[in-house]
Amino acid sequence: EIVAHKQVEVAARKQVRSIAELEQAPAFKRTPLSLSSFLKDPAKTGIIAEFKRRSPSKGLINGNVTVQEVTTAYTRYGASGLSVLTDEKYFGGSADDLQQARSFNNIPILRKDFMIDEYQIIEAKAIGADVILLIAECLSAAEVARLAQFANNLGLEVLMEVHGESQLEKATQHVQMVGVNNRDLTTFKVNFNRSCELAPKIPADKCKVAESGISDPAAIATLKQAGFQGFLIGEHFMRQENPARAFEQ
Ligand code: IGP
Repeated sequence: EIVAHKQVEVAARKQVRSIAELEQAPAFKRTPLSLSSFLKDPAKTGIIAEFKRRSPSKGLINGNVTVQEVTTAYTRYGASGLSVLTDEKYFGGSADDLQQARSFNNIPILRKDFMIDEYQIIEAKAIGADVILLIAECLSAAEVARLAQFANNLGLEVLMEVHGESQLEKATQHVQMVGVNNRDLTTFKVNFNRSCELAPKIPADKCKVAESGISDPAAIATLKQAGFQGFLIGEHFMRQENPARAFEQ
């Protein structure tokens, strides 16, 4: 259902901005940053801090903050990377949000969206993203391989998200990071145990990222023990009146 919606959305966006136009954007010429290198740096926090106004499971999370204030605070407090939702329909995000984040920050930025088409990857680069997300559950192995290679050819890294062990085999050489989503997409329940069990099964050459439902340092310590180097945190930060202050806790 999401994939069908994205196909319609991509077809419409192509009419508004052609690939040739996207390739003229100033950000298209910049050299992307490597999120996997930032995550592997032991001097950094490993936290990928997300800008997310609302979600299908939680409804409105925070509608009173700007991309500039939140993302610059995330950077200031030591995030290793930023994640910006660009999906409008389900998450209330936009390409403009990511462009804003880019203009104020010089750390890697993940374009958080349901990526199904090369056009979205070109667009990701044109708006200043460094990394794209590929959700294994939404894509065949051949599609992951094709889209990941396309992203790498543009200099963008790939974070492939899995929900279960069977999807791990889709992680080709063009996937630099594998993210385990702790949240079950159908029940919305969070389960760290499942991520910890999956961690050792992720190919050793991939940077491991734990996603969703992380709200305290103890959880990060547990996930780190299990081998994760990256921690994607959205709601816990966005719920705060001043989202980045949560880093202090
Ligand atoms: C962040 P949380 O529970 O900290 O807000 O989770 C992130 O993992 C979540 O937003 C997410 C997501 C996704 C959103 C993970 N995978 C795919 C949209 C699409």
